[in-house]
Amino acid sequence: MAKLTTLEEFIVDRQQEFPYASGELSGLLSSIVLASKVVNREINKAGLVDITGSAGEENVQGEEQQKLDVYANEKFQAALESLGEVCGVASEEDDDFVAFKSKEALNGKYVVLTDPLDGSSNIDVNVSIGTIFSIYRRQSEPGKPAELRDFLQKGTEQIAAGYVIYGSSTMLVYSTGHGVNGFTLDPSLGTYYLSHPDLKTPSNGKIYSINEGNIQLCEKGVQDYVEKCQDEKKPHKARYIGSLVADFHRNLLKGGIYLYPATTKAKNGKLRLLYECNPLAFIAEQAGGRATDGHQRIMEIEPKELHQRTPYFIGSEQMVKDLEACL
Ligand code: AHM
Ligand code: MG
Repeated sequence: MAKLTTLEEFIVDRQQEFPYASGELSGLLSSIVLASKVVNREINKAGLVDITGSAGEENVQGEEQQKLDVYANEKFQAALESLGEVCGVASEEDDDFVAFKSKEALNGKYVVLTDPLDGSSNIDVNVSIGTIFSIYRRQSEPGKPAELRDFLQKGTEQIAAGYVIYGSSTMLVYSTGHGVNGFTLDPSLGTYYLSHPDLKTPSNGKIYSINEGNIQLCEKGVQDYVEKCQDEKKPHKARYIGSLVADFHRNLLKGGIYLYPATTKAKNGKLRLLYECNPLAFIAEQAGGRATDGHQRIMEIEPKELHQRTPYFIGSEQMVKDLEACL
């Protein structure tokens, strides 16, 4: 049997691909990995203990928070704060970014943006959910607290990004800008093993993923594209979980397009540029795919605010280009 590579071994092996001090990346990823295992454990218990259900608070987007969102948010922040390499975190669950205060953290060279538990409305019904993360170099002077500008960077400035999918198995997929690699968690050992080396997405695909309940609220170009996907001569497969990480992950592996367009009710769509769109765009492009708001490459959008939303089209290159041609 071929020797399995653990995530830790892999990170050490590929250290030279990281342009900054060796050890920093492994530290950063290890904290994310550790927090993901803790969150994974709680998610697996979600049906057993009374941890699911609403925490009774609304997040900044006006959506009801699930208890596990709050839990995941705390775990990821605590893991990153204790590391010392990170000076601050911005999370979809918090109104504002958090600037860490400890002496080590003040000198931290990185910031992390995260959606700690995406698709959390699916927890109660045992559907896959995910964690999305994005890592940037800070812009402000080390030794002082992190500033807003550290977080408002274009997606092209990401130095690493990834996601964890809590699915039928738990996987961590990440990139540092040298391709994409996927790792599957062996829950009995608590170890991630390399399972999807150098992931490439098919340049074309058959799956389209959109909340079609909103189709009448979408612009004509989107309606035209969806109609093409339903062509009776060669119909595509409609697949929509309503859990971005799971929809994205499936399309990445099989070839497909995910669409969350602007609607007459949500003129910038639903998804958040910094916490959801940029990190997955980084992964998609590194795997040979494409991500756009319909007119502009997602990663070139200049962010103006932390919780900015954007229309989002991501997936196989040819499918995204065909969609763009309809707009
Ligand atoms: P969340 O971050 O509040 O969980 O919302 C994001 C989720 C995505 O996971 C998913 O793709 C999308 O919302 C589904 O939205 P809709 O129910 O409008 O189709
Ligand atoms: Mg989300």
